[in-house]
Amino acid sequence: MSTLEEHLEGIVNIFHQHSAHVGDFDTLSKSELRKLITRDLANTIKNTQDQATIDRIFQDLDDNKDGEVNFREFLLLIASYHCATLLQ
Ligand SMILES: [Ca+2]
Ligand SMILES: [Ca+2]
Repeated sequence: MSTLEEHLEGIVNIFHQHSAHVGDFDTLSKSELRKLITRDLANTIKNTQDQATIDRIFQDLDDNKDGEVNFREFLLLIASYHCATLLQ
């Protein structure tokens, strides 16, 4: 496997570690998203204790407005927040 593929597999694994607890196995509820951000994106996204921040991020990510964040929607979070940090 290439390095990129290994990293992508790592992202998928972390997503599933958090998505499997509440409701749909393959999507993140708001509480699951909050835990993922708090544990695994603490250096990228600040103010994770602030409910308004979590609400805003969740609404931004939930592109199809079904109340859950799927993997495609989650990748937008990784790309937009992490790249914004890297490119500063
Ligand atoms: Ca879930
Ligand atoms: Ca959604």
